[in-house]
Amino acid sequence: MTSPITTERQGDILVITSNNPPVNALGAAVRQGLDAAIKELNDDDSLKAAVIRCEGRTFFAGADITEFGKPMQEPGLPTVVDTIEASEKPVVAAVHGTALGGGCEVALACHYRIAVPSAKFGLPEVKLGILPGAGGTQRLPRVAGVQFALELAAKGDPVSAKAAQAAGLVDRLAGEDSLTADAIAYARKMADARPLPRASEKPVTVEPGVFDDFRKANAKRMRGFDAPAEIIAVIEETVGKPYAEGVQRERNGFMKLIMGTQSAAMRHIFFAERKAAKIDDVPEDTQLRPIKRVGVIGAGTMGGGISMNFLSAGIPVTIVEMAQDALDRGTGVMRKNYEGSAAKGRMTAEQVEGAMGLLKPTLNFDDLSECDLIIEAVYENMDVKKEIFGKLDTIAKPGAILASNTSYLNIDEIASATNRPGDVVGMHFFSPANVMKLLEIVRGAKTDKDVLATVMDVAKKIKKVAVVAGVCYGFIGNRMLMPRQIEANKLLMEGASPQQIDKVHVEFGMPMGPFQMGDLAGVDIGWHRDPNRVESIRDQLCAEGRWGQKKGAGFYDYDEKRNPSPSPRVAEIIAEWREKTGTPQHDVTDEEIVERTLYTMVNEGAKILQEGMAQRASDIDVVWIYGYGWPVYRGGPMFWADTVGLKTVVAGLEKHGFEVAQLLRDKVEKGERFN
Ligand code: 3H9
Repeated sequence: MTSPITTERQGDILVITSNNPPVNALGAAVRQGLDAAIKELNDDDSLKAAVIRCEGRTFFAGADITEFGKPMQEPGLPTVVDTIEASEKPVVAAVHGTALGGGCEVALACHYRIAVPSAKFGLPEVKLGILPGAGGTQRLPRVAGVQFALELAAKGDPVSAKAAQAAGLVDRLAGEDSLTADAIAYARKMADARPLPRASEKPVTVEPGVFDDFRKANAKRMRGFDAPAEIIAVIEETVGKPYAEGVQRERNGFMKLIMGTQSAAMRHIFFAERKAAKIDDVPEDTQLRPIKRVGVIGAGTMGGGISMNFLSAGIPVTIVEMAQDALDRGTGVMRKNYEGSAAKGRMTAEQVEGAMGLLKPTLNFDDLSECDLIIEAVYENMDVKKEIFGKLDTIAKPGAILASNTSYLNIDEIASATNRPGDVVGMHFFSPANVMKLLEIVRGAKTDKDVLATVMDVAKKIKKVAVVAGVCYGFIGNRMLMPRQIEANKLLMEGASPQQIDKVHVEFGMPMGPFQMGDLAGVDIGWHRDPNRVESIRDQLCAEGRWGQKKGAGFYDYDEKRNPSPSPRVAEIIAEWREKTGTPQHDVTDEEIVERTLYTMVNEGAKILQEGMAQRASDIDVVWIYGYGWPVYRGGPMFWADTVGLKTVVAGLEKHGFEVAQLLRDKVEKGERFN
């Protein structure tokens, strides 16, 4: 087998090139090749320095994650980076694309780093539930300071080459198109410089309070995660200690994390997200339909948010409303959202104008005839949707994709209002649609394969994570939400408080519990709007104007800053309803809440799989991570069920008298897992 690492002499400079598509992951063959190349450099007196560069779209994007959990093949990355750094002759990293994780650590081990301006540097290991395990926690603080190292390693977001240069991680910038030549020239210039700057030998200083301040500032985003806490601890405990001692501590932390469930869950999600983009019976080379302009019907919260995704991606949008004031309101909100992003420094004023300049607001439905993809985002009513799709059928150009943003309704029935059901598909965005990453693509019985392939591609362009769902009520996400909501309401009647139920969910790692979510979304959603018809606790809340956060009262009371507190009135309402219905009371334990609200979701997920409404269990996990804030360190409901043990889940469901999905029973019988 040929090595992915090749060497070439440019006079007295050795150019070491990696060619390991798609992202130059540092697998065993790459590590062996790098090791051999550094030996070649040092064994040959005619060579004075080396450049390490990569072919293809990026510098090393990190260790090969597929090797984790398998027996390690020598040399390990920690050895390879030490070998690079120990070289007697200078080694220059020539970086383009993304130098991530182990890739960044290779760059740090080199004596000099040169990068194109578009390059990015990062230590995203934390997002895989691990820590930089090839000297990153030791070399980065020495090269770029403790604060910068904490930001990169404990948060995991990459920084630009310019920011890296400002921090000292990049020594110089190259021309965008002349990286290799510039790197060779740089290597030649530094060929005789001695002593060599070795990151591991640099002193590191730290301001008092840095670690506590960092912990405090990031407490919310790190809640529940093991890796960030361990990364901070590793740096804190080793700062000022010799490098050898530091890497040993790093290694211990790395091993602890990589053996843990959180890391397994997060690595599962990394691959699950990429797998979700693949549709089993749609070939990857399917010819896509061109999407040059998108139409959106409805300028409400959803329609506006949906439009912003396309505008931000540079795709023109025609947005249609029925009345001028609604149209003005909708476009006004979009502008305000963009300006809000600009105020936070996430966009420039020109970008705001650029995006808004791509928007064509209109009251004329016929204007949709110029669109290649039309997304209907009006309220949930089958008759209204069918009428719209019937009209679209007469207006839309041949081959245009007709999509509905319905969250529950039957796409096949909507498609039946047209003479082109093959062009009809569901595109279920999650609110706020310009922020939430999830997009459920609902595949109708007649949806054409090239329509599916095209919307999956569009999803990628607008930076969504798309998952394919079949036609069933609520698709994947909302369908699984239903049993959770039903059980939460029943538990309330049987003796639990909203606070207890929410607390169990928040402690589990959800951003909020079912009642906090109800208050945020609006308790009045789906209410019949007759204050005299009170048939449930929820009706009573609505009748009393407790519609949630927007009214300052819902299941909780809210102050003017929307801080919640338990509501004595809600406690009274619940007590009245318990008495009125004669519901038997018992002490509800936290364990029971988990079993009844979360195991039932897993059970519903199993039914979804068994009916073929999701392609794979990991797709369900992706839906819950990106659409509902399921804690990524628990890997999604199906992965979590695997970690709990499917036998335990079934026993819990049976204990409370639920009908257990056949698939779940079969899996237990065969000793299988979902993932
Ligand atoms: C680490 O470095 C640990 C060290 O500190 C210590 C070690 C001792 N390995 O994302 P894409 C695959 S941990 C294996 O669609 P993009 C990916 O699955 C690592 N495979 O492309 C996909 O496969 P497929 C730290 C990998 O252009 C294909 O490549 N590094 C790896 O949208 C294309 O990927 C990271 O966490 C990998 N490391 O984005 C970086 N990376 O085609 C992880 C990707 O079969 N990677 N694949 O579906 C990324 O963030 C993105 O892939 C990247 C490119 C930004 C690089």
